[in-house]
Amino acid sequence: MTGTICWEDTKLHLDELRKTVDSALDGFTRLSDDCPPRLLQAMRYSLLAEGKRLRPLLVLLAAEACGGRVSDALPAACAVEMIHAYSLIHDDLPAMDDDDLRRGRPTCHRQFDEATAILAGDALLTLAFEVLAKHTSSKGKAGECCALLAQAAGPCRLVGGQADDILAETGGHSLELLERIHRRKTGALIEVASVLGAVLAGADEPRIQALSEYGRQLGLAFQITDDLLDVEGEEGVVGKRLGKDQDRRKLTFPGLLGMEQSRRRAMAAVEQACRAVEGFGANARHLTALARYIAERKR
Ligand code: GRG
Repeated sequence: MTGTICWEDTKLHLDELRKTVDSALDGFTRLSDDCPPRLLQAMRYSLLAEGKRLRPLLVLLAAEACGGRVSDALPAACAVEMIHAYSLIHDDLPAMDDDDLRRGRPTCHRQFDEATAILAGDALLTLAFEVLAKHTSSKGKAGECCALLAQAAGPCRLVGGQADDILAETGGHSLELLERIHRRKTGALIEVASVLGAVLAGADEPRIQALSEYGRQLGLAFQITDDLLDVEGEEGVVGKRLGKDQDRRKLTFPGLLGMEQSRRRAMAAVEQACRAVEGFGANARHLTALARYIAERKR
């Protein structure tokens, strides 16, 4: 019962924050006439489509948990979502996962064309850094945040994880490799989202580290759940093609550990995430509720 009350309270808060994020994303993508209309349409089609907004919400919740203001963290929240949207557009391309469905509608290259989708991804990636650098009120923190985000999105983290994931389709599967891929491919943006919120709130190093650990564990739980949903989710609810991991003989948690063991691993990661922010007391209640929701999500 306490858990239910806590989640209802968090859900209301998240709905409010999601509206704030969506309206800021809309504002940040009203670009000048120099941006070709079809390119802008493709960027907005993918970015503003109905997503969970997990990463921007994490930026904002982490900032709040550290006593910061939502307005100060909003540009960073939007920047992380732009990078997430670019990574989804590129991941869906024929040269990568070759998907037709994303967020419940045709993928960007299906709706527009391949060249436009590549460019829309490129444009969102670069716009993210423009927004972060220009709109973060503390110019000192803007530089630090740009560096953190660039590192998380770069060759040793997000892009590197994606490259290794593609290579792993040819074999050599182990739990160690799987976790190494997902700590970077999925985990990097989730982890940096929590860290950016803390940095923008002016948190001290132990708090930044606590939120980094929270994000790391949450990222793992999120990926395991994603793999589980690929096996047992409902396509109409998840909003993307399911069963494709098995079709492509992809390296996944259920493939290596089985369903039950994967569920247990996800729950253990959620508990570790919650433990990491125990020291924040009631200020971490939304982060804790969100972590528990992640392992039970249906989309
Ligand atoms: C192309 C550089 C590059 C990276 C691609 C995003 C990604 C890396 C791969 C997508 C494949 C995948 C299914 C990863 C699992 C985790 C994940 C990123 C799921 C999608 O994120 P959600 O569920 O999506 O938060 P919404 O639409 O709710 O934002």
